[in-house]
Amino acid sequence: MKKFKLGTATAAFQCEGNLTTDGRGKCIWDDVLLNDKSIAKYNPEPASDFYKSFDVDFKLAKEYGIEVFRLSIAWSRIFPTDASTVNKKAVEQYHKMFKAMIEKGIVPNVTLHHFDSPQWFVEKGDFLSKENIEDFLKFAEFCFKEFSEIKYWSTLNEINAYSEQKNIKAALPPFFTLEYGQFFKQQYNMVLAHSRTVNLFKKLKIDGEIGVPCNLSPYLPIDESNPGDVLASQKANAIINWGFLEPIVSGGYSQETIDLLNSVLEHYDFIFKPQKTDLQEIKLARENLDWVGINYYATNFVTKPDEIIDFSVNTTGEKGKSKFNIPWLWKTVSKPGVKSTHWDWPIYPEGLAIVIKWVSEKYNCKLPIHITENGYGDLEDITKTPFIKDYDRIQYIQDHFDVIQKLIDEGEKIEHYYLWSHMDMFSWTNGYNKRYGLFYVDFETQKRYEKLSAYWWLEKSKQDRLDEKVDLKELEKKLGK
Ligand code: BGP
Repeated sequence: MKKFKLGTATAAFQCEGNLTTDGRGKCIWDDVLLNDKSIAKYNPEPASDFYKSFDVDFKLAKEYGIEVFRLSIAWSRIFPTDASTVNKKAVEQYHKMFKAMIEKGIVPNVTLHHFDSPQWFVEKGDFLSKENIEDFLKFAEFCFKEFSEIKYWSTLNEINAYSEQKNIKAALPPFFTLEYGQFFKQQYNMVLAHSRTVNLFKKLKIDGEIGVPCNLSPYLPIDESNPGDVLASQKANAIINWGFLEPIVSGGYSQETIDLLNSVLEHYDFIFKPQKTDLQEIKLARENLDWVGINYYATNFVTKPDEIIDFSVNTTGEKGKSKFNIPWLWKTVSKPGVKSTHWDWPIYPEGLAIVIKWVSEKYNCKLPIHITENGYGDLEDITKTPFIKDYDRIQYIQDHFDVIQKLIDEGEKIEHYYLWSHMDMFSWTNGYNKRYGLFYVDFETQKRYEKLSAYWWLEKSKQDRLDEKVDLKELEKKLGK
């Protein structure tokens, strides 16, 4: 039996909708999107109605060769008001959801926190407060014991990206911009939350495996022979990638990384010195961890920065809107010959090999790797093109599959791949315009439509090797579309 499994991914708040169903409590996004008209670009209701219509998506999953499926439990549904009052209705609904998957032979991989801290937790300071980790552990313990049907657990999705949305991109409370000091403090607490959750999982002797989806986008020097560019890339990698990856996969921090981190953090009057007791927890979590998740989308190219602050994020899909130049950090530039998406994300499959090697070689972590997210966001409109022929998405996935196959052949233990995303859902800061799914969702009617990539995926699921190709002309002919 081949060990490698193909799957798709979702996240509760992006697809569930049903914001007031079954006594759900608000999460961090509700008020940001519903009340603050200056930021609100879209309404998270009804999203893809997954909380109720999950069976439609699981049927498609089974039909199109999806073996593993990433989804998350909304903490604010299970504990809507505080850390200890359980909402039984939501618990029942998640049992139904998992049952529906498992009966179809689809294996769930469940994330405990996917960017959706409950509002009551946010009001206490979210993960910016170390004391609050206790609340998260109560939620984790409840889920581990209650949902014994789940065998794959993920602790916290993209620790760095959640902190980035709050402290760098001002998308979420406390709405800070470019506050790398705050960013790192929150990220550090989330590393601890992850570590303590993994250790709890093992202490409770839960039957299953636990891992963590790490968002890794390498920052490469545009000119490797230029020391200024190399330093810019090291600073960026330390603060964005290694600062959280290193403790998770190596069980501690090297002096080199601490020095690089502090070369950034000193601008924010903060010097990082991990506490001994935290380090013990982190080290134990590394020993207890079962697999490492990698979310990979893009690679950034950087150079020595100019003396001005120039920062903007492309949230519209209008090319060229992303800018990053911070005098004490780095400047992001484009690399000739490297294409990017409408949202300025450079398409660079080689970057996936770089981050996998960080885990297995730089940090000598030989645990199994799951690619927990990878995918291509595009502008698509079924009212204009009744059958979405998403050639760019297919190319993107195939190119990344080629890299994965090569690494497997070289001996890397890559076991699962989850495409972001199963069906279309909204994108956190880009709304409903940015679509990633194999299945198009008409958000008005909630109907699902197969894109060409769904048919292509089914063919891929029958192949033995990821680098085998599918003849798209033949496929379209067979489909008659
Ligand atoms: C990851 C998140 C996902 C998803 C994806 C695509 O960071 O874990 O939830 O949103 O990125 O990102 P975006 O929606 O910003 O294009």
